[in-house]
Amino acid sequence: MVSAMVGRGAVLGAAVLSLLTVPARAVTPEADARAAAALPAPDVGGLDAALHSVVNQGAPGALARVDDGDDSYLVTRGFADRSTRQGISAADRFRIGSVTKSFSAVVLLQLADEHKLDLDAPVNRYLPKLLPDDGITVRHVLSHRSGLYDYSDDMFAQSVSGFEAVRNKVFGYRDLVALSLRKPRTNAPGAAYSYSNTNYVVAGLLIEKLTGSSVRSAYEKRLISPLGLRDTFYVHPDTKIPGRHAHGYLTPDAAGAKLVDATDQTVSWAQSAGALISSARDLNTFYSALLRGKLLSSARLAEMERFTRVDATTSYGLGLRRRDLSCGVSVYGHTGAVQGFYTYAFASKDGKRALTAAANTSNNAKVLGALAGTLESAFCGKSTGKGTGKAPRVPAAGERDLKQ
Ligand code: REY
Repeated sequence: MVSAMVGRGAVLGAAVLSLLTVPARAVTPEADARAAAALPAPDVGGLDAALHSVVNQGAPGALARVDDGDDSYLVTRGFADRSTRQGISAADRFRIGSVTKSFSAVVLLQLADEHKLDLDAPVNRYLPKLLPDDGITVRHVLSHRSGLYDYSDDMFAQSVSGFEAVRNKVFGYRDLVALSLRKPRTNAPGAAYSYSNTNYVVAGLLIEKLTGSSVRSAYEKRLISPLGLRDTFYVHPDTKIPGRHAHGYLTPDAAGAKLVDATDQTVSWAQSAGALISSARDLNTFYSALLRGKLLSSARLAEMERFTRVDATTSYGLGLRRRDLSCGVSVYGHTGAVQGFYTYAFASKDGKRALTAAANTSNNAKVLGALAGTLESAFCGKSTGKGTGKAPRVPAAGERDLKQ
């Protein structure tokens, strides 16, 4: 259902639309900025169809919000809470999982702007003897090229029992690094991209070391308060989501088993890699501000936007993903998956348009794939999937990273 729509974007002429045929493989900053400036109006019907498909694939509810200049488009389907049958709202708070990594990266890049951190210095310069290899730099960690094994792969090999074993646990960052170091590293420093939560646990340790206080206060002082993010919270190790929120439902591994309400948890297994709570409005505000250059110097933003190719449609910078859409537009943001919640939060290169879409289930690849369809509707307009009545499908490539 389109629950609210404030204003409408201008409809652009054919001459402008022809700029959108930039090939997905050859994203140059200039072509990308031109494509962003010429985006067609969001396809609100397509957004609704995508959310319908998300719910049909097994999510109790789904929400999407597009902010485009002064216009906002809010679309929802289904329930926030299966037991009370309360409908989901586009204003509901939810757990954003690894979208947290963009917040952590921005804090560290701000510290680099303040000359308190050298991105090419070994992590061990700031945290002596933390890692077994002085060749691992801060940049390797932020770009997932450190080779540090992802401890969460073992933790959640069994999705429900793995989750229940840690749902109320409180880990120290060093406990999580120690879990990773029990396993061989996946690659030599800098040699390959390998997505790992361990990298952003190290990022949390760096934030604490360099600021002398908690990641919570770094997020609050540097991002939440200056941007006025009223729905964004880091409550670790509290287990509750404050205020009005969607419940999150973990899909068990066994086909047909009942969904598990996973809303309350410490998220201590992720912390600076994935424990923030937020809303669609706040995430759109955050990525718009970031891409408009309001949070970092242009030199530091350019470093964040130096991408390593992950697969045909996804690249990774420093705590920032790029997705190349079927219409030739590239979008910048992050994906998130914690028990009970999937999130896509992406903005155009110029930050003028942002989409956040979330579903309140996880461990369900079909839901994740259907949710990706919101990106095409938000940034490609009606140019894809036209007339089929079906949500356009973005290739599953890159979704492997979500470790469902
Ligand atoms: C953790 C497992 C996924 C989620 C993860 N999330 O690393 C980070 C991210 C913070 O990228 C869980 N999957 C699920 C399983 C798979 O249990 N056996 O889907 O809820 O956001």
